[in-house]
Amino acid sequence: MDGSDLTLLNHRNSNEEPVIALAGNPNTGKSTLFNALTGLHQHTGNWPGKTVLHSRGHYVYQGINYTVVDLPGTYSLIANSIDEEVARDFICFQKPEVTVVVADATCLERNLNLVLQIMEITSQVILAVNLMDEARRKKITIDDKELQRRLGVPVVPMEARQGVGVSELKDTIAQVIDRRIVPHPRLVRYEPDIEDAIALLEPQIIRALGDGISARWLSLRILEGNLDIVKNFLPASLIKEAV
Ligand SMILES: Nc1nc2c(ncn2[C@@H]2O[C@H](COP(=O)(O)OP(=O)(O)OP(=O)(O)O)[C@@H](O)[C@H]2O)c(=O)[nH]1
Ligand SMILES: [Mg+2]
Repeated sequence: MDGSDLTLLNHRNSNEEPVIALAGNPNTGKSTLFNALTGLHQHTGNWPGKTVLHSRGHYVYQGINYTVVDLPGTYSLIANSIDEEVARDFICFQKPEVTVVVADATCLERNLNLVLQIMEITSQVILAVNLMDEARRKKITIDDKELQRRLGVPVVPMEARQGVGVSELKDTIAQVIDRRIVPHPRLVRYEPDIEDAIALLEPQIIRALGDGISARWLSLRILEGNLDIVKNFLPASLIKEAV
């Protein structure tokens, strides 16, 4: 894929259906939520790794058609596995209008790693904190307002299997898309030498690629030496300079 393909991906026709991606750790209820949103019957079960490729469905909310894409469960987006690659490439290059990260309320801390990674790629993030019924059973309480304040993105508590929170999520998605809600993700700040290197790379990436892809995220991938993701987009000279 070259820069011109990327430009095409970045400018989805505004008449097209908004695309909503469901991402998250394995077994957090993404496919259950996909079914609740779309009325389809994507297979769900109590073991990880079933959703290998993404499936698509649709729903209508307040007269607008939405496409929903159920991504495979991943713990990160470093692309250590085909699942991670599928999820990462979709969020990165297909540029869904909103990425809903589905997290397990009973082990939220572990799930937040992926949330922070996705917030580095896109600001259009909603955190769906699912399995609230399980959390309640385990006497775990979640301050969703405080979580929202600290992350800078909308947080919707859910019990997807029971359909609880589904209409709130649809409403939040609609508000993010028409910009009544504008997420401002709080990004991870790295050590000063890494931040200095990002500050050097970012403007060059923006010059080379425009602002269709997160220059901060690409800078971090270059700095960690993960060049497979960037080599198709950036001039070799820039990559060489960075490494
Ligand atoms: N108690 C409870 N169980 C839920 C809820 N949502 C989903 N589950 C259950 O959690 C299990 C996993 O759900 P899936 O929808 O398959 O999870 P997934 O995130 O798609 O899993 P992968 O595709 O493997 O990543 C299933 O047994 C669901 O019935 C919920 O809100 N509460
Ligand atoms: Mg699934």
